Amino acid sequence: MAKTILNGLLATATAVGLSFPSIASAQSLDEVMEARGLTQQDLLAAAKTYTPTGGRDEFIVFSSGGQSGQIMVYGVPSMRILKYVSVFTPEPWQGYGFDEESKAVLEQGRIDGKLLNWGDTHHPAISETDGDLDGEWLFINDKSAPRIGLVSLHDFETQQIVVNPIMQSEHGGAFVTPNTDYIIEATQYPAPLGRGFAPLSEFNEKYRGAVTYWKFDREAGRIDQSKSFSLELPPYSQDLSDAGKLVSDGWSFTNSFCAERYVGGIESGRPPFEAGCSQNDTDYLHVINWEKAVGVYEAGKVEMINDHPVIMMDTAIEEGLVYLIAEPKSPHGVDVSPDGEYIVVGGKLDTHASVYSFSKIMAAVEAGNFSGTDPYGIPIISMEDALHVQVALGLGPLHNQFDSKECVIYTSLYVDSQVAKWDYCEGKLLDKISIHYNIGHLVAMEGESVHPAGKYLISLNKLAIDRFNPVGPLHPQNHQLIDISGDKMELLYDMPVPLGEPHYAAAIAAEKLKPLVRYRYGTNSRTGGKHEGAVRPGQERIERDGDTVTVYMTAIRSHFTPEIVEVNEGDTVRFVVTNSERAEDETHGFSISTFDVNLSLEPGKTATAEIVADRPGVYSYYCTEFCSALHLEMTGYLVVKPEGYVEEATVGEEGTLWTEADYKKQVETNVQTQGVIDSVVVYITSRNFQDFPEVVALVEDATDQLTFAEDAKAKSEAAATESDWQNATLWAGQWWQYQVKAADIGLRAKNFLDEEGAVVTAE
Ligand code: CUK
Ligand code: CUA
Repeated sequence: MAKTILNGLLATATAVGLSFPSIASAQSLDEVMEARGLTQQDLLAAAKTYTPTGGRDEFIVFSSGGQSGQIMVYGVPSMRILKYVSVFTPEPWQGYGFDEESKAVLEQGRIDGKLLNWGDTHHPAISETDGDLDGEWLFINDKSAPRIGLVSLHDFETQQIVVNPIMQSEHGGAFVTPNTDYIIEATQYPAPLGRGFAPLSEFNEKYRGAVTYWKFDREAGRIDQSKSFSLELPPYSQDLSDAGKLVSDGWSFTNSFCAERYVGGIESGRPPFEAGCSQNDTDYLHVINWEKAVGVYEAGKVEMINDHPVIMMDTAIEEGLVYLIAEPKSPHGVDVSPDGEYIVVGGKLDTHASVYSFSKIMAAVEAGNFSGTDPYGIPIISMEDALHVQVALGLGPLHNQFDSKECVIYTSLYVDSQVAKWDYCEGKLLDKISIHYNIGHLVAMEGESVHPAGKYLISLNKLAIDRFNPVGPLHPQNHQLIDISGDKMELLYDMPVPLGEPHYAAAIAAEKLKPLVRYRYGTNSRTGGKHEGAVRPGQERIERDGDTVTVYMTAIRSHFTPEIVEVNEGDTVRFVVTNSERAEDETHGFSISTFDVNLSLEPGKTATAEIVADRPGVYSYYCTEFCSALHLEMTGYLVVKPEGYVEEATVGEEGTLWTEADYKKQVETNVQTQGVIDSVVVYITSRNFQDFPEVVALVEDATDQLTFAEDAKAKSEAAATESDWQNATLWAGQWWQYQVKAADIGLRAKNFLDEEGAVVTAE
């Protein structure tokens, strides 16, 4: 076995560095087109999306995963999925909900004492600086239970969940203000504020909507609940929101449906909600001066509901914080143009998109030019006084996204299954493209920021029907990539997604994201701070405190320290495990048979698996990531001794006893291996490897491994001088294990230098 691996290493060492000329494919492009029935157009689309091996994408998309409670991350234009970020629901691979640190995050999402393991993510929002996406943080709402999740874009992990103290359901979040001072969250279905009871017969009097402004403390990287407040709104079904920007900065917009305040009851013969909620010709766009509202909240003009400050409607009206504008029947999306002047609302049940002018709205507000008030006394600005233009686009206009080209906007048409490209300044239709099928949201690159990046648009479809190989009655979702760089939109690619309904997505230039390669040693990734249980190699220990046993453990290729943990039946056992690797992508896992735990330990991370040892037995624990050739050997035993068990003084017998000859043979192998390592070291150090940070990191890691090898070598030699051939041989084996890891890393570094064209700087 040892020899085989060594030969392999030697062979790789010789092969690396030799480059073979690429052999041309036997087939021509024409032959492939013919054989696969592809058109010129198909080839063009393929060339625009194909990303060769090792290539990177220009944009990164964060798509809501709907009923999965997650976020999906993928690249554009390749449409390759890179990650799922779990927010409201457990995710086993990444240990989310299977380690204590992430359970603590899910715990924050408890509502009225109840732990929820399901969420319905709808609208992700990337943090902004001066209205531009800054790639630091991501917020997303849960439509089913009124919650907002916060994801760090340094490690793509969920770090906080906040529960809305007064809402029963929500939809119009998460939308950020241009400097991420606040995250907006608006209700969906009205209910008594504070989630109490009131009979439906008192709907008009006791049921309410609301909008919450969550304060974001950027320095702490947390939503600060103690500086957040809400505004009471009428019991219309508030729908989507958007924050004003530039000229409209300081204002926010939330539309609504069911201004009829209709309550269904099909079971008792009342027409259903869908009929009663779409009877009127208009609903209301809420126009809110949040900047002024902050002052009103700070002046204490609030009522506390569930310990949360709420500016009640009377105060809001008196202080001039809220206005309504009539908008066509059951609208859906509301999106503010990059310059902040226009607010575009999709009609949903009306064929038009309506473009409101912020300066016209302000003129009406300043002149006190209102057409009346709603039943709660909120001033209504007439549609004519606020409208810039209305354009008939087609059936079911829903959501909007902006292009980098001035005045160009894209609107999804749900019923028509089309995207309309139009000019919102002039009010004219420019182009249409059919999608498959029934588009909801759409996302253009940085399309909601003050500087949209254009180039691509993605249609987030509700149905796939016949687009993919059938996989049973439940079809995948379909994200369709569209090229918007020219005058005509062109469909490029269909991406099936087996995750959940994609409501909204946010797309950012990849170069703006600065994700970590490794954690600072001993990081609790869910707090971002140092983990109090982190230990360095050599500090591992097992501590007992009453019935609680804490195992301070490290993980490195390819062993845990300690490897045997003995406890008594009934003990609570906490395994606090630190991955002491530095190498990029050297993640270890940790699971204990039948205890329903899994840790994902990226380099530098510390996480905890806590179990109650309630059944006597022996339970193997092992690393769940294939991390090295001896990954399967990365294991240990949790021994749970039955109550009252009395240990007998026996000595375990080894399976094999090693001799001096075995020791010498192993040492010989190690000397040869060292030869390979030395040659790789010469190769690397004679080149400008310092110019490549990736290689510098690999060299550091290899140096670490060689230090460990030295330590094992010393132990083996010490045993040999005492003629303890058993331990001398085994420690020599461990010495070799560290050498193999160093050699593996060294070859990776050498390979990298070859590919990047490093130059010889020394002989
Ligand atoms: S909603 Cu799903 S298509 Cu929740 Cu933004 Cu419009
Ligand atoms: Cu560590 Cu497998």
